[in-house]
Amino acid sequence: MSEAQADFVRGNSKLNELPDQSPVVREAIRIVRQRAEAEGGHWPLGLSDDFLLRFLRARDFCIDLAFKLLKNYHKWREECPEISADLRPSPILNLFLAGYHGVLRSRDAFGSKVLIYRIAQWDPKHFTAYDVFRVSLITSELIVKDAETQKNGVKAIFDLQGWRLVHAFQITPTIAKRIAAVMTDSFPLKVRAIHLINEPLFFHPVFSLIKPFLPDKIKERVHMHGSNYLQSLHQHFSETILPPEYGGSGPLMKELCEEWTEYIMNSEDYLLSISQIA
Ligand code: VIV
Repeated sequence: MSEAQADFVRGNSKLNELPDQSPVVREAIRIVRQRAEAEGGHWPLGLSDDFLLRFLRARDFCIDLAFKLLKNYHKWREECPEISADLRPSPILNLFLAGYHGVLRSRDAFGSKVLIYRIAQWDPKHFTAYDVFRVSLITSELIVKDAETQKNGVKAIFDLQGWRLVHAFQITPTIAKRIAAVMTDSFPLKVRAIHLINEPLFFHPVFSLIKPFLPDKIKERVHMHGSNYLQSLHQHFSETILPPEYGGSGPLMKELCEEWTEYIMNSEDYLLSISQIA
């Protein structure tokens, strides 16, 4: 077996450093496409090089795992039309305008993209858990186009201040399963860490719903910081990239949320094109 073939069996993160046009990368894309075509079925988003490459990068070029991820991604979308059928941001624009979600301008020290979600800005009278889930899916579909993010993954900070029972009741076992699936093997993004801050005690039962569906590897990446989070959060993220609201010297949350809302709204055509309603 050649070296490249061995890498395709086991996966090798070094292949993520190769340029898109290198023969090994082309060969990997060719094999995955061939398998997808042989499988029949329909691939509503196509099987372009760029599209297949994100699944390969997410699995460090292990062909079997990349192909499984490609299938799981399509299956998840089909099973969750409430979340993925309509990825246009406009129906949930008020969630963005409320400042529920921002993306840091700078990557962290490992090159990961850093996303912030603020539960206090989610009014459950106006938005369901499916709406809120869609925010994450929209952002994920946009950031996964970037090769650096495909290689270095994402980290999410959930600020659970304002978490109430009305929020908790929305996290049904079905939603909990979908959260676990999309974080594990149904979306082509490497989840490098989830940081929960300001989580109240009665958030724990909600996390217990999700936990049984998470593999150990992902469970170990979930950090709970409580309300006295500054010191421990700063062990993971440099103060220079965090917004002042989280003890950093970066841009304000308000600016990051506005910036990201504008970016998402400008991407509406693309988001519609990858929606099932398109
Ligand atoms: O969406 O890589 C109860 C990650 C997340 C994603 C998606 C991708 C991804 C890391 C999630 C994390 C968030 C789509 C591709 C699962 C959406 C969550 C939506 C719910 C309704 C938010 C409510 C608050 C949660 C808080 C804790 C969740 C963590 C354990 C993730």
